Amino acid sequence: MKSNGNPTRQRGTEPSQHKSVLAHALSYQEISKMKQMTNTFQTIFSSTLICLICLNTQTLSAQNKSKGPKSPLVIGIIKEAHDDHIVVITRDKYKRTLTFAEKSTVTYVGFDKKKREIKARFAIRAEVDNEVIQLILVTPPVSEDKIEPTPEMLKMTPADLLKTADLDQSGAVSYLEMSKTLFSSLKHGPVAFQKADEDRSGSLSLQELPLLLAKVKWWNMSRKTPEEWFKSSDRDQNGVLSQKELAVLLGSEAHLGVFFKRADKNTSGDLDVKEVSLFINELIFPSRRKLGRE
Ligand SMILES: [Ca+2]
Ligand SMILES: [Ca+2]
Ligand SMILES: [Ca+2]
Repeated sequence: MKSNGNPTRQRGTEPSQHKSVLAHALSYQEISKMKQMTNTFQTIFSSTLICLICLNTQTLSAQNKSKGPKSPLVIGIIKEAHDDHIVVITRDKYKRTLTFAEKSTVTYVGFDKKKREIKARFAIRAEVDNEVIQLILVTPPVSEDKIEPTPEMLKMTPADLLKTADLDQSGAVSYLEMSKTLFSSLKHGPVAFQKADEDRSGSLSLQELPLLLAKVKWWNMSRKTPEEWFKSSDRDQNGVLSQKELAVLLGSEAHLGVFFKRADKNTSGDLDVKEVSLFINELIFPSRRKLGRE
């Protein structure tokens, strides 16, 4: 099992090979005009194609990439671990049998170097091709419960948060500790933790913790007051936020429509300060959203 590069590459459009057929009947000017047109057409065509591919990839990654019985991204919990394959129950409850191959790249996230292993109950996030593992991130067992911060945590410094999260008082935050106190996500947790754990020690030091926090919604959202968020996002300063301006606030267009609908309580098509405050509050404390709804 070793590293392998990203195999998806677009093949460039070859220069047209059909021009010579007509060439003898046309003047030089006509030929160069035709060449220009062909080139323009090719440019438009290839950029359209690339756009379509990008759009398609984006839609895929947003909707299907990790969902369904054949998704190329598998996120779930190992039910059985064997030498050459694992049986995984995905978040959407599909049973997947994934095989290891020579080229499978395995990354252990949140493991002490000496204790790296793959066992039942461990969580995985794997990119697969026909159920053959290409890349896999393995983490120790975690609870799938959604966690949220306490109001006090919003005002804490990274050093205070480390003390709060470091349940075994080892001086650093393990993957399990992160998942219990700061951030719990089978999909985003392994990636965020791995990136933050720069020295690959299996836990996050005080230096590394801010790198993780930068990926955590409640942390980011609590860096400013709702009023400050509103002010800095209302680009045309008309006193309400449009969908585009909400994207400014969120720093991303991912699931923008869903977020906007959720925020626009009175379905007016824009968001006032009150709606934005409520929305930010619900992003930080997801349980308040459920309570508000039911
Ligand atoms: Ca610890
Ligand atoms: Ca570390
Ligand atoms: Ca506005």
